[in-house]
Amino acid sequence: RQAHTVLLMRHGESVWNLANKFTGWHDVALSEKGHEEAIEGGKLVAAEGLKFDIAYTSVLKRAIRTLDHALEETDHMWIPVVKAWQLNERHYGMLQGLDKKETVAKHGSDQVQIWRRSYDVPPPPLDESSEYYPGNDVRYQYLDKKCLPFTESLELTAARVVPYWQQVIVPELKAGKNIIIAAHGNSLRALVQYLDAIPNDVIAELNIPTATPLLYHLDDDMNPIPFEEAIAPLTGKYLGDLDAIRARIEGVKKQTG
Ligand code: DG2
Repeated sequence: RQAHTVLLMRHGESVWNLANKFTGWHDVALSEKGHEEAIEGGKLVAAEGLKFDIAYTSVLKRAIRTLDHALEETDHMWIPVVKAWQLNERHYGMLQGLDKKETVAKHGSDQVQIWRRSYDVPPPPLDESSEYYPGNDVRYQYLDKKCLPFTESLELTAARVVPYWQQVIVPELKAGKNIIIAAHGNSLRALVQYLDAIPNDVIAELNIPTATPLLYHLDDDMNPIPFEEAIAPLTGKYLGDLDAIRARIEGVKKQTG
């Protein structure tokens, strides 16, 4: 039987990635380069000849626009698109809107590394009056307030991403559908940690580059079938030039200096 196909893609560079600010649930646009990267990523998916039946993305425009580009480049504008808050970026708490390097200057690189990449230490929470509290955003008005974070660690992010994967996406895969997902650096880290059973200390070292398609083939039990070209600890393969991809990964790591 043919393997189940899932294509993951982080959005292209956003205007806050460009400004080097922590973004989280804040809804920012793609930069000009981000649009170009997303179109390029879409062309790589098209060249691979992948076919999709349904698409998933977050409720944040940088991921939605990236998905649009990928669907356009692969001639899949017609497939259903599901926008789910569960695929949103990890909520960055009090760090949202702050410059990454200035935050290092203020709190030290060890502390910022813990906030960025530790498994279970969330950044300091914001409070209910903050413009960055999702309870003040109309798009979440019908959600139970219990779903709305004041901050999130990777662990807390996984606590919404993984159930969404299991309960909503896996049934579609089991029905034989091929899936494309456009999401975010940390919501995708949560997902690939689950798919590839990556230990918590190893996931701390994993950075996901912008707009780089990441292809997974899954068996009927939803376990990845490893690609030889995979960059460890992932078993899915990035599409495109591996040296350029490694440079992009390094770029994400270096955002804090
Ligand atoms: C970035 C990730 O999320 O930042 O929230 O600032 O993928 O939506 O651009 P994205 C943010 P880092 O965790 O890599 O600092």
